[in-house]
Amino acid sequence: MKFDIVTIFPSMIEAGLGEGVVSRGVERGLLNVAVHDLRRWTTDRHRTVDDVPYGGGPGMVMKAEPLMRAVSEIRETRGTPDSVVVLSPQGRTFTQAEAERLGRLEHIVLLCGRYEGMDERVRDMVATEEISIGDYVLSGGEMAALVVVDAVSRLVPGVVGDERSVAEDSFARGLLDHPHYTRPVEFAGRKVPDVLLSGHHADVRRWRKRTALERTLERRPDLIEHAALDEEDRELLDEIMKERKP
Ligand code: JD8
Repeated sequence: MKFDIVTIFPSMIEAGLGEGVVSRGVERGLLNVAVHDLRRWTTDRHRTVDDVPYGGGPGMVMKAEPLMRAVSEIRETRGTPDSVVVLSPQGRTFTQAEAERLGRLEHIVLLCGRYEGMDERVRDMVATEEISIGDYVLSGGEMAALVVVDAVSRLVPGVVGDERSVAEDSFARGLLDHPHYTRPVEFAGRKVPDVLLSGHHADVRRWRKRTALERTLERRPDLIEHAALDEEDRELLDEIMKERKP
């Protein structure tokens, strides 16, 4: 899986991807991530990437030419990408399903804007999609690009050390995660639930399913209707509902 990220703050991306799962994926040859400084495609003495908005108003707009030249050169040197993504608050909201879709692609270009955003002609001419990571205002696309690269990378086989973690990831099943505990068995007067110490694997499995369902019902009831529930989940859900009603 190949990513090209275009930004005026390359060190921000490098810092974000330099540790953890993505950097391990790069070391293992499973991921190829190239970060490009947009100013490389400027032609003036001041390496200008922004300009005043037509029609007036506050703030600056990212100029189209450097972004277009960046995408052209990336096409020529790194191959034609499957997708050119603009990160912006106007994009479609990024979800685990979107991460899975992007994970099936070979090569993705991510364009990070700053200021008030990009000249609309960049979208019209080179972007194939526009993604937002959620309904809050960031100062630029870099953090969003890091989120997308992280979420997509961990779906590439071998990037996450233990494949079971990926399969069990909460959103892979569409539910929130169950609680986790590690040593010591008692901390600040709080004990680890007995079932986790019992050695009864079937009981542990059922407890985890149950607590995952309880938490989802409590905190994110909206997730339940799209979750991949099996027969046992439905039984547990029934139990939980009955206990809550009376
Ligand atoms: C790209 C510039 C800032 C946005 C004026 C402050 C994504 N989920 C998300 N929230 N915010 C962004 C995002 C924000 C960006 C840029 C992405 C480029 N800004 C602008 C419009 C209003 N400011 C994002 N993905």
